[in-house]
Amino acid sequence: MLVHRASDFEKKARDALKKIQKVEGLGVFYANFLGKKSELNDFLKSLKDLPAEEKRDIAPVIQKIRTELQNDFDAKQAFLRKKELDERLASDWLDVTKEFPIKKGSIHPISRVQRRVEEIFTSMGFEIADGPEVETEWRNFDALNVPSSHPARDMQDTFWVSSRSQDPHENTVLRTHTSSVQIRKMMEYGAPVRIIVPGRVYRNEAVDASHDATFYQVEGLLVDKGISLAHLKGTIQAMLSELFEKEVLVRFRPGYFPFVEPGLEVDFSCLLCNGKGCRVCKHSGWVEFMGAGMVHPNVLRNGGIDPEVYSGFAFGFGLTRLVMMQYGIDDIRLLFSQKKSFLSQF
Ligand code: FA5
Repeated sequence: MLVHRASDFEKKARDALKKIQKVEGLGVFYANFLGKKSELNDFLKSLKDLPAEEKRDIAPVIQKIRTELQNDFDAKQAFLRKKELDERLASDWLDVTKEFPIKKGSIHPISRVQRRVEEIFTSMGFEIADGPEVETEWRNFDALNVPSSHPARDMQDTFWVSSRSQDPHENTVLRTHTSSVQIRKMMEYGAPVRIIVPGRVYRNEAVDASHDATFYQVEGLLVDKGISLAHLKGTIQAMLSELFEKEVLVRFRPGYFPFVEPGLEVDFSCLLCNGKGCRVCKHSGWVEFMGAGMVHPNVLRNGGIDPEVYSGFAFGFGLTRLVMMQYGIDDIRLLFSQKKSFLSQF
Protein backbone atom coordinates (compact mmCIF):
# COMPACT_ATOMS: atom_id res chain seq x y z
CA MET A 1 0.00 0.00 0.00
CA LEU A 2 2.69 2.47 1.05
CA VAL A 3 4.69 1.71 -2.08
CA HIS A 4 1.67 2.60 -4.26
CA ARG A 5 1.02 5.78 -2.41
CA ALA A 6 4.70 6.71 -2.68
CA SER A 7 4.76 6.09 -6.38
CA ASP A 8 1.56 8.18 -6.88
CA PHE A 9 3.22 10.90 -4.82
CA GLU A 10 6.34 10.73 -6.98
CA LYS A 11 4.30 11.13 -10.17
CA LYS A 12 2.34 14.03 -8.72
CA ALA A 13 5.59 15.70 -7.58
CA ARG A 14 7.29 15.31 -10.94
CA ASP A 15 4.26 16.78 -12.76
CA ALA A 16 4.22 19.71 -10.36
CA LEU A 17 7.98 20.30 -10.78
CA LYS A 18 7.69 20.23 -14.55
CA LYS A 19 5.01 22.94 -14.49
CA ILE A 20 7.14 25.41 -12.52
CA GLN A 21 8.42 28.20 -14.80
CA LYS A 22 9.80 30.70 -12.27
CA VAL A 23 12.22 30.59 -9.35
CA GLU A 24 9.57 32.02 -7.07
CA GLY A 25 7.38 28.90 -7.60
CA LEU A 26 10.07 26.64 -6.15
CA GLY A 27 9.50 27.58 -2.51
CA VAL A 28 5.91 26.31 -2.42
CA PHE A 29 6.91 23.16 -4.28
CA TYR A 30 9.65 22.43 -1.74
CA ALA A 31 7.32 22.91 1.19
CA ASN A 32 4.65 20.64 -0.35
CA PHE A 33 6.83 17.85 -1.66
CA LEU A 34 10.19 17.81 0.13
CA GLY A 35 9.82 19.84 3.33
CA LYS A 36 9.12 18.72 6.89
CA LYS A 37 5.36 18.93 6.46
CA SER A 38 5.31 17.15 3.11
CA GLU A 39 3.59 13.84 2.37
CA LEU A 40 7.03 12.39 1.68
CA ASN A 41 8.10 13.16 5.22
CA ASP A 42 4.95 11.45 6.49
CA PHE A 43 5.98 8.34 4.52
CA LEU A 44 9.40 8.40 6.08
CA LYS A 45 7.92 8.79 9.56
CA SER A 46 5.43 5.97 9.06
CA LEU A 47 8.25 3.55 8.17
CA LYS A 48 8.98 3.00 11.83
CA ASP A 49 5.51 1.49 12.37
CA LEU A 50 6.01 -1.16 9.68
CA PRO A 51 7.11 -4.70 10.40
CA ALA A 52 10.88 -5.00 10.01
CA GLU A 53 10.77 -7.08 6.82
CA GLU A 54 8.39 -4.75 5.03
CA LYS A 55 10.41 -1.80 6.23
CA ARG A 56 13.58 -3.29 4.76
CA ASP A 57 11.92 -3.49 1.32
CA ILE A 58 10.09 -0.19 1.31
CA ALA A 59 12.58 2.15 2.99
CA PRO A 60 15.09 2.12 0.11
CA VAL A 61 12.29 2.79 -2.38
CA ILE A 62 11.13 5.85 -0.50
CA GLN A 63 14.69 7.03 0.09
CA LYS A 64 15.35 6.66 -3.63
CA ILE A 65 12.25 8.75 -4.45
CA ARG A 66 13.42 11.37 -2.02
CA THR A 67 16.98 11.53 -3.33
CA GLU A 68 15.90 11.68 -6.98
CA LEU A 69 13.25 14.28 -6.31
CA GLN A 70 15.75 16.41 -4.39
CA ASN A 71 18.26 16.11 -7.27
CA ASP A 72 15.61 17.07 -9.83
CA PHE A 73 14.57 19.97 -7.65
CA ASP A 74 18.18 21.20 -7.39
CA ALA A 75 18.68 20.90 -11.13
CA LYS A 76 15.45 22.77 -11.86
CA GLN A 77 16.37 25.47 -9.40
CA ALA A 78 19.81 25.97 -10.99
CA PHE A 79 18.25 25.99 -14.45
CA LEU A 80 15.57 28.58 -13.56
CA ARG A 81 18.04 30.82 -11.74
CA LYS A 82 20.39 30.86 -14.69
CA LYS A 83 17.53 31.45 -17.11
CA GLU A 84 16.25 34.41 -15.10
CA LEU A 85 19.73 35.87 -14.75
CA ASP A 86 20.32 35.53 -18.50
CA GLU A 87 17.01 37.25 -19.20
CA ARG A 88 17.86 40.09 -16.82
CA LEU A 89 21.32 40.55 -18.31
CA ALA A 90 19.83 40.68 -21.78
CA SER A 91 17.17 43.29 -20.96
CA ASP A 92 18.57 45.26 -18.05
CA TRP A 93 22.12 46.49 -18.68
CA LEU A 94 24.09 49.68 -18.41
CA ASP A 95 26.64 50.96 -20.82
CA VAL A 96 29.28 51.99 -18.31
CA THR A 97 31.47 53.32 -21.10
CA LYS A 98 28.84 55.83 -22.24
CA GLU A 99 29.90 59.43 -21.63
CA PHE A 100 27.54 61.86 -19.95
CA PRO A 101 28.11 65.60 -20.02
CA ILE A 102 28.94 66.27 -16.34
CA LYS A 103 28.12 69.74 -15.12
CA LYS A 104 30.80 70.58 -12.59
CA GLY A 105 30.09 72.77 -9.59
CA SER A 106 32.53 75.53 -8.79
CA ILE A 107 33.98 77.17 -5.72
CA HIS A 108 32.09 80.27 -4.63
CA PRO A 109 34.09 83.47 -5.24
CA ILE A 110 33.97 84.35 -1.54
CA SER A 111 35.48 80.97 -0.65
CA ARG A 112 38.12 81.40 -3.35
CA VAL A 113 39.30 84.76 -2.06
CA GLN A 114 38.98 83.63 1.57
CA ARG A 115 41.27 80.64 0.89
CA ARG A 116 43.82 82.85 -0.83
CA VAL A 117 43.74 85.39 2.02
CA GLU A 118 44.20 82.55 4.51
CA GLU A 119 47.20 81.22 2.58
CA ILE A 120 48.85 84.63 2.51
CA PHE A 121 48.35 85.33 6.22
CA THR A 122 49.42 81.81 7.17
CA SER A 123 52.64 82.32 5.23
CA MET A 124 53.22 85.43 7.38
CA GLY A 125 52.87 83.37 10.57
CA PHE A 126 49.21 84.08 11.42
CA GLU A 127 46.93 81.32 12.68
CA ILE A 128 43.36 81.00 11.45
CA ALA A 129 40.88 81.28 14.31
CA ASP A 130 37.13 80.86 14.51
CA GLY A 131 34.31 81.91 16.80
CA PRO A 132 30.53 81.53 17.06
CA GLU A 133 28.14 83.61 14.97
CA VAL A 134 25.76 83.85 17.93
CA GLU A 135 27.81 85.77 20.46
CA THR A 136 27.27 87.35 23.86
CA GLU A 137 26.58 91.07 23.92
CA TRP A 138 29.61 91.34 26.19
CA ARG A 139 32.13 89.90 23.68
CA ASN A 140 30.57 91.71 20.73
CA PHE A 141 30.43 95.11 22.47
CA ASP A 142 31.29 95.58 26.16
CA ALA A 143 34.63 93.74 26.17
CA LEU A 144 35.59 95.79 23.11
CA ASN A 145 35.24 99.00 25.07
CA VAL A 146 31.73 99.74 23.78
CA PRO A 147 29.55 100.21 26.91
CA SER A 148 25.80 99.93 26.40
CA SER A 149 25.25 103.67 26.87
CA HIS A 150 27.91 104.46 24.27
CA PRO A 151 26.60 105.97 21.03
CA ALA A 152 29.07 103.77 19.11
CA ARG A 153 26.74 100.85 19.76
CA ASP A 154 24.38 102.34 17.21
CA MET A 155 27.14 102.29 14.59
CA GLN A 156 26.35 98.66 13.92
CA ASP A 157 22.65 97.83 13.82
CA THR A 158 22.24 94.65 15.73
CA PHE A 159 20.11 91.52 15.39
CA TRP A 160 19.30 90.52 18.95
CA VAL A 161 18.91 86.78 19.53
CA SER A 162 17.73 86.88 23.14
CA SER A 163 15.48 89.53 24.56
CA ARG A 164 17.65 92.20 26.14
CA SER A 165 18.26 91.89 29.88
CA GLN A 166 20.59 93.90 32.14
CA ASP A 167 23.38 91.33 31.92
CA PRO A 168 25.52 91.57 28.75
CA HIS A 169 26.97 88.11 29.48
CA GLU A 170 23.43 86.69 29.24
CA ASN A 171 22.27 88.57 26.15
CA THR A 172 23.07 87.13 22.75
CA VAL A 173 23.37 88.77 19.35
CA LEU A 174 24.22 87.72 15.82
CA ARG A 175 27.79 89.04 15.83
CA THR A 176 27.99 92.37 14.05
CA HIS A 177 31.72 92.00 13.39
CA THR A 178 34.48 89.44 13.68
CA SER A 179 36.08 91.65 16.35
CA SER A 180 34.02 89.60 18.87
CA VAL A 181 36.56 86.80 18.44
CA GLN A 182 39.44 89.05 19.63
CA ILE A 183 38.50 88.66 23.29
CA ARG A 184 37.94 84.90 23.01
CA LYS A 185 41.39 84.34 21.54
CA MET A 186 43.24 86.73 23.85
CA MET A 187 41.72 84.84 26.79
CA GLU A 188 42.48 81.49 25.21
CA TYR A 189 46.04 82.10 23.96
CA GLY A 190 47.29 85.04 26.05
CA ALA A 191 50.14 87.08 24.52
CA PRO A 192 51.79 86.96 22.07
CA VAL A 193 48.93 86.22 19.69
CA ARG A 194 48.82 86.46 15.91
CA ILE A 195 45.52 85.43 14.31
CA ILE A 196 43.11 86.14 11.51
CA VAL A 197 39.42 85.35 11.81
CA PRO A 198 37.49 85.03 8.57
CA GLY A 199 33.76 84.75 9.17
CA ARG A 200 30.19 85.73 8.57
CA VAL A 201 28.70 88.75 10.31
CA TYR A 202 25.21 90.21 10.45
CA ARG A 203 23.80 93.73 10.52
CA ASN A 204 20.24 94.87 10.65
CA GLU A 205 20.64 97.43 7.91
CA ALA A 206 19.14 98.34 4.55
CA VAL A 207 20.49 96.35 1.65
CA ASP A 208 21.88 98.10 -1.45
CA ALA A 209 24.55 97.46 -4.08
CA SER A 210 27.42 97.66 -1.58
CA HIS A 211 25.69 96.78 1.74
CA ASP A 212 24.21 93.44 2.68
CA ALA A 213 22.59 92.33 5.96
CA THR A 214 24.97 89.39 6.07
CA PHE A 215 28.51 89.58 4.74
CA TYR A 216 32.02 88.30 5.41
CA GLN A 217 34.80 90.00 7.31
CA VAL A 218 38.37 89.07 8.09
CA GLU A 219 39.61 90.16 11.49
CA GLY A 220 43.30 90.42 12.22
CA LEU A 221 44.90 90.62 15.64
CA LEU A 222 48.58 90.76 16.47
CA VAL A 223 49.70 91.33 20.04
CA ASP A 224 53.35 91.20 21.03
CA LYS A 225 56.07 93.37 22.55
CA GLY A 226 56.94 96.53 20.61
CA ILE A 227 54.19 96.36 17.97
CA SER A 228 53.44 99.64 16.16
CA LEU A 229 51.33 100.99 13.30
CA ALA A 230 54.28 100.40 10.96
CA HIS A 231 53.77 96.64 11.42
CA LEU A 232 50.09 97.03 10.56
CA LYS A 233 50.86 99.01 7.41
CA GLY A 234 53.51 96.53 6.26
CA THR A 235 51.27 93.53 6.91
CA ILE A 236 48.29 94.93 4.99
CA GLN A 237 50.39 96.22 2.11
CA ALA A 238 52.13 92.82 1.78
CA MET A 239 48.82 90.94 1.91
CA LEU A 240 47.15 93.09 -0.76
CA SER A 241 50.18 93.05 -3.10
CA GLU A 242 50.32 89.25 -2.81
CA LEU A 243 46.57 88.89 -3.38
CA PHE A 244 46.36 91.18 -6.41
CA GLU A 245 49.82 90.19 -7.67
CA LYS A 246 50.93 93.77 -8.10
CA GLU A 247 52.16 96.63 -5.93
CA VAL A 248 49.22 97.96 -3.89
CA LEU A 249 49.59 101.18 -1.94
CA VAL A 250 47.87 101.61 1.41
CA ARG A 251 46.96 104.84 3.15
CA PHE A 252 45.73 105.55 6.65
CA ARG A 253 43.09 108.08 7.64
CA PRO A 254 41.97 108.79 11.19
CA GLY A 255 38.90 106.72 12.07
CA TYR A 256 36.94 106.01 15.20
CA PHE A 257 36.40 102.57 16.69
CA PRO A 258 36.16 102.37 20.50
CA PHE A 259 38.31 99.22 20.62
CA VAL A 260 41.40 100.81 19.07
CA GLU A 261 43.47 103.88 19.90
CA PRO A 262 44.46 105.44 17.58
CA GLY A 263 41.78 104.23 15.19
CA LEU A 264 42.20 104.25 11.44
CA GLU A 265 40.32 103.87 8.22
CA VAL A 266 42.52 102.10 5.72
CA ASP A 267 42.23 102.60 1.95
CA PHE A 268 44.14 100.96 -0.88
CA SER A 269 45.01 102.40 -4.26
CA CYS A 270 42.29 101.59 -6.79
CA LEU A 271 43.38 98.67 -8.91
CA LEU A 272 40.95 99.33 -11.72
CA CYS A 273 42.41 102.76 -12.61
CA ASN A 274 45.82 102.43 -10.91
CA GLY A 275 44.99 105.36 -8.68
CA LYS A 276 44.08 107.73 -11.51
CA GLY A 277 40.41 107.92 -10.53
CA CYS A 278 37.40 106.01 -11.85
CA ARG A 279 33.73 105.30 -11.12
CA VAL A 280 34.49 102.46 -8.70
CA CYS A 281 36.80 104.56 -6.51
CA LYS A 282 34.51 107.57 -6.94
CA HIS A 283 37.34 109.35 -8.81
CA SER A 284 39.48 109.52 -5.68
CA GLY A 285 42.05 106.89 -6.70
CA TRP A 286 41.51 105.12 -3.34
CA VAL A 287 39.15 102.32 -2.24
CA GLU A 288 37.85 102.18 1.33
CA PHE A 289 38.98 98.87 2.70
CA MET A 290 38.88 98.45 6.45
CA GLY A 291 38.88 99.69 10.00
CA ALA A 292 42.01 99.19 12.06
CA GLY A 293 44.18 100.59 14.81
CA MET A 294 46.25 99.83 17.87
CA VAL A 295 44.32 97.62 20.32
CA HIS A 296 42.90 99.77 23.12
CA PRO A 297 44.51 99.09 26.54
CA ASN A 298 41.04 98.37 27.99
CA VAL A 299 40.50 95.64 25.41
CA LEU A 300 43.89 94.08 26.18
CA ARG A 301 42.97 94.14 29.88
CA ASN A 302 39.56 92.56 29.19
CA GLY A 303 41.42 89.82 27.29
CA GLY A 304 43.73 89.23 30.25
CA ILE A 305 46.82 90.86 28.66
CA ASP A 306 48.94 93.51 30.39
CA PRO A 307 48.96 96.70 28.25
CA GLU A 308 52.09 97.88 30.06
CA VAL A 309 54.02 94.99 28.56
CA TYR A 310 52.27 94.29 25.29
CA SER A 311 50.83 96.30 22.43
CA GLY A 312 49.07 95.15 19.31
CA PHE A 313 47.25 96.06 16.17
CA ALA A 314 43.84 94.91 15.00
CA PHE A 315 42.01 95.27 11.74
CA GLY A 316 38.74 94.15 10.20
CA PHE A 317 38.09 94.22 6.50
CA GLY A 318 35.09 93.34 4.37
CA LEU A 319 35.96 90.14 2.54
CA THR A 320 32.83 90.49 0.44
CA ARG A 321 33.97 93.88 -0.82
CA LEU A 322 37.43 92.50 -1.56
CA VAL A 323 35.82 89.79 -3.67
CA MET A 324 33.84 92.45 -5.54
CA MET A 325 37.03 94.37 -6.24
CA GLN A 326 38.94 91.29 -7.36
CA TYR A 327 36.29 90.13 -9.84
CA GLY A 328 34.81 93.50 -10.80
CA ILE A 329 31.39 92.66 -9.28
CA ASP A 330 29.36 95.83 -8.95
CA ASP A 331 26.42 94.55 -6.84
CA ILE A 332 26.97 92.74 -3.52
CA ARG A 333 23.54 91.08 -3.79
CA LEU A 334 24.74 88.89 -6.65
CA LEU A 335 27.05 87.02 -4.29
CA PHE A 336 24.17 85.47 -2.33
CA SER A 337 21.66 85.43 -5.16
CA GLN A 338 22.34 81.75 -6.03
CA LYS A 339 21.92 82.76 -9.67
CA LYS A 340 23.43 80.02 -11.82
CA SER A 341 24.27 82.46 -14.59
CA PHE A 342 26.39 84.43 -12.10
CA LEU A 343 27.96 81.53 -10.20
CA SER A 344 28.89 79.51 -13.27
CA GLN A 345 31.40 82.19 -14.23
CA PHE A 346 33.74 81.15 -11.42
C1 FA5 B 1 34.14 97.01 11.87
O1 FA5 B 1 33.33 96.08 11.70
C2 FA5 B 1 35.24 96.86 12.87
N1 FA5 B 1 35.05 95.72 13.69
C3 FA5 B 1 36.57 96.82 12.12
C4 FA5 B 1 37.75 96.95 13.00
C5 FA5 B 1 38.39 95.81 13.46
C6 FA5 B 1 38.22 98.21 13.38
C7 FA5 B 1 39.48 95.93 14.30
C8 FA5 B 1 39.29 98.31 14.18
C9 FA5 B 1 39.93 97.20 14.65
P1 FA5 B 1 33.16 98.49 9.98
O2 FA5 B 1 31.78 98.54 10.49
O3 FA5 B 1 33.68 99.70 9.32
O4 FA5 B 1 34.19 98.11 11.13
O5 FA5 B 1 33.28 97.26 8.96
C10 FA5 B 1 34.51 96.85 8.43
C11 FA5 B 1 34.38 96.56 6.94
O6 FA5 B 1 33.29 95.67 6.72
C12 FA5 B 1 34.04 97.78 6.11
O7 FA5 B 1 35.20 98.49 5.76
C13 FA5 B 1 33.39 97.15 4.89
O8 FA5 B 1 34.37 96.68 3.98
C14 FA5 B 1 32.68 95.96 5.47
N2 FA5 B 1 31.25 96.23 5.66
C15 FA5 B 1 30.66 96.99 6.63
N3 FA5 B 1 29.33 96.96 6.50
C16 FA5 B 1 29.04 96.20 5.42
C17 FA5 B 1 27.84 95.76 4.77
N4 FA5 B 1 26.64 96.09 5.24
N5 FA5 B 1 27.95 94.97 3.67
C18 FA5 B 1 29.16 94.60 3.22
N6 FA5 B 1 30.33 94.93 3.79
C19 FA5 B 1 30.28 95.73 4.88
